[in-house]
Amino acid sequence: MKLQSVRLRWLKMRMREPFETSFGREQDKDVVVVEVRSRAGAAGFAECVAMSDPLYNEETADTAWLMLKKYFVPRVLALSFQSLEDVRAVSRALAPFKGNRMAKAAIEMAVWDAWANESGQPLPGLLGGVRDEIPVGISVGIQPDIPTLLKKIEGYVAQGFARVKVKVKPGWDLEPLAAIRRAFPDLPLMADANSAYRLADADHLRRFDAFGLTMIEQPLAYDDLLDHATLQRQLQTPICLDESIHTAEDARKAIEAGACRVINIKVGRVGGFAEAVAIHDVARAHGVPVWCGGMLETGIGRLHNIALTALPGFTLPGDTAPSARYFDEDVIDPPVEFLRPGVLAVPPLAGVAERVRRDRLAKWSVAEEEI
Ligand code: OSB
Ligand code: MG
Repeated sequence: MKLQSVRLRWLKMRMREPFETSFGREQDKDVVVVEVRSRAGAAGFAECVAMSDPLYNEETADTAWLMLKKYFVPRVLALSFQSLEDVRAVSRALAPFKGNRMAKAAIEMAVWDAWANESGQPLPGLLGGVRDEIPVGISVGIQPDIPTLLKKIEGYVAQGFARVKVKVKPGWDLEPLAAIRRAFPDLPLMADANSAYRLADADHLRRFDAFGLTMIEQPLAYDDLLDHATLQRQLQTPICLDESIHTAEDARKAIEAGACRVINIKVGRVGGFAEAVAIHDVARAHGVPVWCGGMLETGIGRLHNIALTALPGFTLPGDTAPSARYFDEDVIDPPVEFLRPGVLAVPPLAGVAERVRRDRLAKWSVAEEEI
């Protein structure tokens, strides 16, 4: 396979409701979508998970567009693909360029997706996936008050989500968690702080142990491993790292240092499928469970996250909720839906192109460029 062209699209997607975390609030979602086309006519799609502003990590939709156009797409257009090993090598071809892993992931994943399409092989199997059904949880943003939060969670529990994750920050943590536990004593529950605390808050964070959380996600700084290791020694609740893990090497160091007992793998955050699989493999070799995180993706990214979750180490429910969680009208058809309450099918798609609705991409697109 050789690539003929790459098209970047900038979508502005309106979400059904704003999503609030410790770092900010988002409703009109900027999404960079990459479409590659092979000389044989196969199409591959992928979605960049960089957000509008550099509040989760340092990347943004603007920086991703620039890096893709100036560095990553030209580099990948020069490659040719004879076997799956060549597809795995895209990640290495981009490695000399530092950082910008969300931008790299978008083109890397689009090549995997095109390879699946051109070879007619389902993407989950190409990645090493073994399951055709996966459990799914839901991530609940910061709410205006506790009654509103409880009402939301009641609805999600009724829909059958396999676990609930709530966003926390100083001033929105112990009280909401205590209220949830009172109302739902047996609910598999976790909290995500998106780096809202410091090691000096260790005494406060120890009080989270009372709630029987399955884990606390990224309590400390987005670029830290050392303080997380110190904190983990003082907590019963397992720490899960999200922002701090960019590579399989990061995962190895975090596990060896005791900085986490669980890893949230976001294929977009780590530079693509090859690195995501490598992180999965390192964690699995150490007996550390992983799960698939989300970045409020449209169906394109959602289908890719679901494909990755078919790997055997993804033993915990992920943030890969059905499309309707965020969008009234997804850019894929059919949208991601429950197979049964709390369970998604892993569709054996040879790339997501057969589900992408080009008319909807056009409808939501505010800029387009072919490289
Ligand atoms: O930290 O996991 C996170 C959304 C945007 C940015 C960061 C995060 C999240 C979520 C939502 O928790 C996950 C999803 O449902 O896509
Ligand atoms: Mg997180």
